This record gives sequence, C-alpha cells and structure tokens, in this order.
Amino acid sequence: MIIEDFMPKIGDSSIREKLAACLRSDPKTLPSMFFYDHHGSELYEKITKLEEYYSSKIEIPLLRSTAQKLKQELEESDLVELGSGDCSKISVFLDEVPREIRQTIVYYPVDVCKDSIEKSACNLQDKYPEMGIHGITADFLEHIEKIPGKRKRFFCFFGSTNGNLTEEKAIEFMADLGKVMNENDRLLLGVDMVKDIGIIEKAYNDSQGITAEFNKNILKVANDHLETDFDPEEFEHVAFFNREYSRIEMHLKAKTDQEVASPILNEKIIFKKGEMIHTENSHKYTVDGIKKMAEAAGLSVENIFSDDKKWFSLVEMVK
Ligand code: AVI
Repeated sequence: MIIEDFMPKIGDSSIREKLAACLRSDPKTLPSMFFYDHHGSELYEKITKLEEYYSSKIEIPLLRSTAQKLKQELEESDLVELGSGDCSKISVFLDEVPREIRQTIVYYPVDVCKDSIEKSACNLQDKYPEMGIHGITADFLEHIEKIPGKRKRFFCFFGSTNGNLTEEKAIEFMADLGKVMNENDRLLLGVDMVKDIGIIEKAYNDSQGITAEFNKNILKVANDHLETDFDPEEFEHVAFFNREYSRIEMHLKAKTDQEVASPILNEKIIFKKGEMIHTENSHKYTVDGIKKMAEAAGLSVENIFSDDKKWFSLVEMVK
C-alpha cells in the first residue's frame, strides 16, 4: 500500500493567505474544505449516520444496486475515489464486485484529510488484500493532475460533494476532470436531488447539534492556521435553503460584537453582532440541471441511477 501526501501543512503561507483573504472579504467566508481536519472528518462521519441526514441512507443501497450493474466496467481499471473520507461508500460498492475483478483493480482514495486516508486505506487493505491501494492526500480541485492515469480509470465522486462547489466551480472542476479523462474512463457522481425543503433543512439542522458542531469546528481550524482566537461558542450555526440558487447555505452568525486577533495577520477581524461567515453551499439538483452541468463541462450522461423517491442519484458520465 502506498500513500502520497500533496497537502500543504499548518504554517503554509498559501493556506494562510487564502484564509485571510476569505475573512477580509465582504461578506466574510471560510471555504468548506477547511471543515475536514481530523475532528471535522469524525464529525462528518457522525452526520452521515444521523436519521435526519437522509442522503447517506439512500446512497448506500443505491451504491449496491449500481455496482451490480457496473461491476464489469471495473475490470483491469484504476478506481479513483475523490473525497474518499472513511472509505465506507467504496467498501459498499466493492462488496458487490467479484473477487476476480477486485484483484485486477488498483484503488486510489483521494482526500484532503491525511488521517482519514491512512486509517481507511489500512482498513480497506485488510478487507480486500487482493486489491492494490494507493492513497493520495490532496485537494482534488487543485491537484487533479496528480492522479495517476496509465490504465482505464473509473472515477467516483460520491456523497454529493460536488454540490459543495458553486455551480460555476462545479462545472469548472468537471471540465478539468473531463480534460484528464480518456475515452474509456467513466465518472460516477453522487448528486443530491431537489425535494421538500423542510426535509432538506432538517438534514442540516439536526436535533443532536452535530452539524452545528461540525460548522463551528471550522473556526478551530482557522485558529490552527492563523493563530486567531475565534471562540466557536460566540457564533451560532445557521443553515437554510436558498431557493434562488437551489442550495443549502451554512453560516456562522456572531452572537455579539467582537474582535478576533491574529498575531500572524497583524490585524483584527471585526464582527458586528449578527454578522455571518458563509461556510458552505450544498446544491440540490434536478435531472435537467444535472444534464446541463454535464453538457457545460463537456461530459455526457450515460445513465442516472436513482432511488424510488428520486431523492438521490448516481450519475454515470463519460467524455
Ligand atoms: C460533504 N458534503 C456533501 C456534505 C453536504 O451535505 O453538503 C457536507 C455537510 N455539511 C453539512 N452536513 C454535511
């Protein structure tokens, strides 16, 4: 098993500059990729197990039935999973693939969290000793070219993570992926579909407050990188559906007027009571929207696999 690490570390100036620019912007933002330090990744795993967070519960059986249909495509391929997290989804998928096919696969989990990659790649190797594993710690938005490509590749991007990008960025990313894809390569993309707004909003305002903790954890990550003194308890979790953009937005709302100091930035970040930091978008799509996005990125939709209620889809795309 190989693990390669392309992620910048705490203290890296490019990360500091990126975060500082986001906190200086109006309105203030923090990019959602900074949710996923070790603790944030654990919190996200907890979210996926919550009753209110419907998408994982639907995606899992859908992964099983879709793997049954696509398993032959995996033979002699490099299986690249973007945003692999704890590898639980690919594990469900691979369970449906016969051992004779699995032994011809090399699996490439790609994730920003090194701890997740190390732990989950080891667990997966124990479960499937016949399969090659090559972990990559990277931000796939910036390091798409680091993904090896000698054989036919089957890209997986589960969990609707693509929905966390703005529509423009999602198209740009898929177009970049399209550029590195060859004729025989495939992409299987998890997409959360438009549905009753009450159901969607509940999924991001769970009764146990795990999503709130996950949202506030981004301030601790900012503290690690910028040596700021954000007190997460001074901010309130806010999540609502924005109909205009068909997306859940997550924000952190300042409970009081406050100043956050950073010795590194040599400046204070000033908050008025009620001011928000925009931390995440999570877009919900229609079939038409999926097709338009694929077309704009230069990809074509081969199949859309959905659950009976059409709440979640796995979209198979080719170049
Ligand atoms: C990773 N991503 C698809 C999740 C989502 O639903 O947008 C992240 C998340 N944010 C809050 N809860 C879960």
